[in-house]
Order: sequence, then structure tokens, then C-alpha cells
Amino acid sequence: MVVGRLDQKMPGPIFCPSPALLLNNAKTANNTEGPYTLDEISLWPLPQKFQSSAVAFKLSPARFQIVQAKQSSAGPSCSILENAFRRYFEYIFGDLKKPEKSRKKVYDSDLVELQVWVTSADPECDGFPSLQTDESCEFFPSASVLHCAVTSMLSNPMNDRQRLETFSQLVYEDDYGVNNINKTDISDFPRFAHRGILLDSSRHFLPLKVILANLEAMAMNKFNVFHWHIVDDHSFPYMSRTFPELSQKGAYHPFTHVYTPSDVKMVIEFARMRGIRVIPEFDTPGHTESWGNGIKDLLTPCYSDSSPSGAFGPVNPILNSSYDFMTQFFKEISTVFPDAYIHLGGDEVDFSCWESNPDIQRFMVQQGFGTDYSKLESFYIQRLLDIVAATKKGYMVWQEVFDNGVKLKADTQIHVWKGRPQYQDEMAQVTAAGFNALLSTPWYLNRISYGQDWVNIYKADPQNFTGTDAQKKLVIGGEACLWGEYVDATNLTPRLWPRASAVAERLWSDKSVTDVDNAYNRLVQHRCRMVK
Ligand code: CP6
Repeated sequence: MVVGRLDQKMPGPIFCPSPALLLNNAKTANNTEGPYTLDEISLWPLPQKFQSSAVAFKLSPARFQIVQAKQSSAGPSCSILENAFRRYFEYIFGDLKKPEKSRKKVYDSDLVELQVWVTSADPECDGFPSLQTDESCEFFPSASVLHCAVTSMLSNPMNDRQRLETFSQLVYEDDYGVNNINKTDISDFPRFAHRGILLDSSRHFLPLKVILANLEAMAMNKFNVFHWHIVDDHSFPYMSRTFPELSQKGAYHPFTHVYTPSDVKMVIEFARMRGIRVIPEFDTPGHTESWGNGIKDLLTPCYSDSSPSGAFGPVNPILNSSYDFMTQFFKEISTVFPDAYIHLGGDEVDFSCWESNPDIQRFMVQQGFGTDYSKLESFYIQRLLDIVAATKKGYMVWQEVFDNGVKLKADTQIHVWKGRPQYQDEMAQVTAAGFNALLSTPWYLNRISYGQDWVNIYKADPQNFTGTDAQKKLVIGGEACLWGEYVDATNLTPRLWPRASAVAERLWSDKSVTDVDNAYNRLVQHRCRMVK
């Protein structure tokens, strides 16, 4: 076995091929067909409208700056802009304060400014992104300044992140180590408003650092929703102010494996700076084993041979105390998480424990539910939805809630995740009933196989089902899911990326962007950017 020695040369800085190099490679692979031009190869996800030219401008870190345009409506203290300008400058030129980085590249700069023009009505920029946030942007250079503008008056500094991400992807180093950007006109907007990633912090605890790193990768791919599947059967790491026993007794460790109120705040603020919404999921009545440790009588006692077996099932739907608990709990959640939506789960409810319990059997008879336990599930969900609606939040639910015929508010979003018989049928049924739908079935990234499985991920399309135009419009997007049974801090990043990038392009770029070979060339380079 060869063991590395300390005096051996350490690997140098990561080298990402320039767009020109990639094009040469692509040429030899006989892969130059299509309307794509040289610079376009490096953009991910591909913009909606794009025109580039071979005219290159030099950028000197000593002279170039990112500023707000004079006409911009955001105030000088807009935190999102300040933060994004600083991050992206460093991202493009490196940290100039570090001695090895201060390359003192003082040369003439063709471009002296990137001017960002925001037309938001929120000068302090202290708002949060929402489903309605306009993420469109225009991008055009002229003379010595590069202008970034937004077309819509509804627009918001949130989408500044999208522009700066695109801008940074356009910058490349030439053979002399000089940063260049080619003259490029871009008019861009997302195809879908909801572009999410689900992380599961219950099966394995995910340290804050891992979550933040993932938010950074999400920003590079223009994802805008972090679906935080924060608790489940295995552990309850969310530290509740109202019910501290939940994490004290339900987390893997009461101090080290929990998300404190300040941790949660940090995740929300880090995401906000990147135009990302944080939607927490508190999945009930199933998937709640860990809740039972802290809250007496919350879960249904299971029976075997007419006596309690010691095991517990889903939330007990026949006790008023269960609903009193949910009322207080979701009141807290609705204030801790600023997003207008909460994910309420409602998936995979195992009926066997309810069936075994004589009190539940009696309740079924009283209510006239017969032996149809999905009616009992609906009874619970109905009451939960009323509780959450009273907090003025909208809700998302997994598809079973719709499948079981629960009466839902019109703005409920149905999250499709099952594959049988076909997700296309489910998307058609959900939208035919007039509900917003989002898709995850083809994007279970916890599933792995050998080889380039990003291709099937890339080919799936949330609007690929039989239905009217009105139905297609009800599709608000989708989410890549990374369930945590076999994922922790050690393997999360490589399991998720760059395959999640394939989902990002499907949800952002135009429907017609389906050329796998072209995507491959851009993805290779985008992956390299993310590694860097
Ligand atoms: N946990 C919860 C899970 C899953 C779901 N809900 C799940 C089911 C099937 C697969 C992966 C994950 N682990 N709460 C379903 C939405 Cl393949």
C-alpha cells in the first residue's frame, strides 16, 4: 500500500476548464451542434434569453466594483445587497486580503462597475422572499459599465442574488490570469416559482455548518426553497420554547444534537441573504415516534392481545389534549418561521396501531367510520388544518392527504412523491381538482445507482402529464429530496451535488432546454465551480 508522505507535493488549487477549453474538448467529441455559443457553455442553469459575443472586457480587482445604480430604489443600508456585493466580489476575485491572494493585479480595467438597479419598494430590504417574489432580471453591458436591471415594478432585491450568480459565472480567467467577461445580453426569469431541496435532519443530525454549506450550493443553482424536514420518528432536534421536553427527550443528544432558537434564526437569515425561503416540515400524525418521549399521551398506545404492548403509533386523534398541544405548538412554529407556508406532512400513516387500540375502535363506531381508518386520518388532518389556518399560514401536505379526500383550503399545495401507478396521473388529478402541485417523485436523490443517473433526473418534467393549460399552470415547481436514513454530514454533499443541479436547471430554464450533451458540458464546469 502506498501511504502519502507529508513532504509530497500537496494538490494545487482546483482548476476548472475555461469555456474556451471546454469548447475545444467538445469539438473533438464532435459535439458542437445546437444554437449554443462559447460562453453559454459555462452557465447553469441556462438563462431564458441569452446573447453573447466574442467581445471580451477585462476586469481588474483593483478597479472593478459592484455598486447600486443611481436609479436604484433600495437604500444604502440594504443588507441583502451589501452582503451579496461583498460575497460575490470575493467569490470572483478571491479574498484579496489574504497575502497569497493579493495578486496585485493592477492593470487597465475595461469594465469598472457592475451597476445593480433595484426597483423594490422595500429600501431597507428587511423582508423575506416569498412564492410571489419576482426573480426576473435583465443584464446588459455598455461602454465601461455593466448594467443589471429588473423589468418589473414588483421586483425585489432578492433576485439580485440571481443576477450576481449569473454575473460570476460569466467571469473567466484568460491565459494570463486576467479576469474577463464577454459582452453578453441576458433576460432571465425562472420557469417555476418553487424550486426546492428537502434535507432530513431527524434520521441523522445535520450540523449547522452542513446546512449552511448546502444553502450556499443551492444559491449557486438558483434554488429558492429550503424544505427543512426537521423532525421525524428517529429524533426531535428542534428546540421548542413552549415544549422544551420535545428536544430534551427526543433529540439524539439534548445539547449537542439540537437546533437552538439562535441556530434556526441563523439558518433563516443565511437563506434570506441568498433569496431562499425556509419551509419547515412538522410531519404528523405518522412519523412522530420521537415526539412521544417528551409529550405524555400524545401518541396512540398500541395493543396486543387486549393489553397495551408498550409500543406507540401515530398521534392519538381521539383526545382533545392532542389538539390542544398542536394549537400551542404550531402557534410557536408560525412565529419562529417567517415563511407564509408550513409543510404539515400527513404521509405514510400506519393504521395497524390505531386498529389494535380498543378506545380508537370505539371512537370509529361512534363516528360511523366503519373500518375505514383513512376516515380517521382525515378527521385528524381536518382539525390540524383548521388549527394551522388560524395562525394565518398556508400549508403544504404530502399527496396522501389529497388522496384521502380531506377538505383543503384552496391555496393548499399538494406535494407529489409517490411513483405508483405513475406520478403523471397524480399530477393530473391534483391539478384537475384545482390545487397547486409540486413534484418530487423523480427527484429522490437519496436513491443512488452506478453511473450517470443525473440524466433521468434531468429528463423528468413536472408538466409532462395529460391536462389542460390551466392545469399545467397550477404546477408551481418541485423539490429534490435527500432523505436522511443513509445520509449524514460525511456524505451529504457528494450525494446531493451535482445531481441536484440537474433538478435546478429543469425548474429554472425553459422547457425546451433538454439537450443532454450540451447540459453535460456545462454541468462538468458548474460542478467544478461548486467544488472550488
Ligand atoms: N420519511 C417521511 C421518509 C419518506 C417519506 N416521509 C420516504 C419514503 C420513501 C422513500 C424515501 C423517503 N423517509 N417522513 C415519504 C414522503 Cl424511497
